[in-house]
Amino acid sequence: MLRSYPRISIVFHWDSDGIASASLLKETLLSYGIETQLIVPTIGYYNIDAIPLSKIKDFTPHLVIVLDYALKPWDLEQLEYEASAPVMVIDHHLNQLPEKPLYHNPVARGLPGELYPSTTWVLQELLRIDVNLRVLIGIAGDRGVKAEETPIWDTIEQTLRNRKWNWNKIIELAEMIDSNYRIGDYEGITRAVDKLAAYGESLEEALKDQEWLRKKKLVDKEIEKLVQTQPIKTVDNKILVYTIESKYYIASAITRKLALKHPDKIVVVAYKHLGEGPCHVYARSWKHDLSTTITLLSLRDYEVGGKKEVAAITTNCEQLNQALQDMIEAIRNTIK
Ligand SMILES: [Mn+2]
Repeated sequence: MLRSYPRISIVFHWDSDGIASASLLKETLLSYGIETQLIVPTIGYYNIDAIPLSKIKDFTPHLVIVLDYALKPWDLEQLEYEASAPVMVIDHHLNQLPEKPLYHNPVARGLPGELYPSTTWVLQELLRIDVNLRVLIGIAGDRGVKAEETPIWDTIEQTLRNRKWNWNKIIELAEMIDSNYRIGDYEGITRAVDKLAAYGESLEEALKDQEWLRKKKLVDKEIEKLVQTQPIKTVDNKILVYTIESKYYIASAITRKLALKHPDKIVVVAYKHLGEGPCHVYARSWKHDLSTTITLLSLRDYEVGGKKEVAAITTNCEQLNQALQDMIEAIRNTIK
């Protein structure tokens, strides 16, 4: 079906799942002789304004594919209008279901998120490709060590055994790839798509990538420092509240680390981004289902997204405190 579109723009999430997905998709499209363009939205933002529309227009694509990046139905409409081309979505985030024939998001259709731990997993099903290194990188990036709790872990484990791969090594590689966006390196993100295709199934070679190792070192140092932060308060004995600031895009990484440190709690982080980029409030829990929190906040007109285990508000930094209060309130209403 994709073969009928000679030129395709790929808009992809800047994280390792998005990059691995873009790499798999681009490779498949190239094998069909389709010309592709890679588009990275502005890091930290999840709406139409984050997408460089003029770049897409210049390319005059016959189709735009949005990967691992949750846009609201009205933003998809606008993208379609601006690009003068149909938009296809391949994703696994909780989202409103638009009335689009080219919408591939089993989680938005109501299937459990555990069955689709990454967009690479959705793609693997859609393109009928084998469970390969890039499919696993997507899962490792989005789930990390918690992948062992997903129902598809058996399938993952079998691949690991066959290839003599170690899950922690794949998590490490996903983090190396994530360090591109964490330091705000757009060219690095695009380059990673092609580098991953070139590495193919050679995990050991990819783990030695000097560019990624250098960037990861910078990021690790900052995360190590910030993860020592103490909570500013505890709410209802269950919600740990933090305020953290940094020039790197590490709100999600910090929240994840803090949540691993406190597996029986809900961790809420008000994250102030120094320099360019929005502020965030992130909530993560390995115990409580935060899907309702996301719904409650979206009803209050917040730019909010996430999955069962994570809810994230993107806000301008002046409204960070209000967003923090409202996140805490929404969580209290979710778990009472
Ligand atoms: Mn993902």
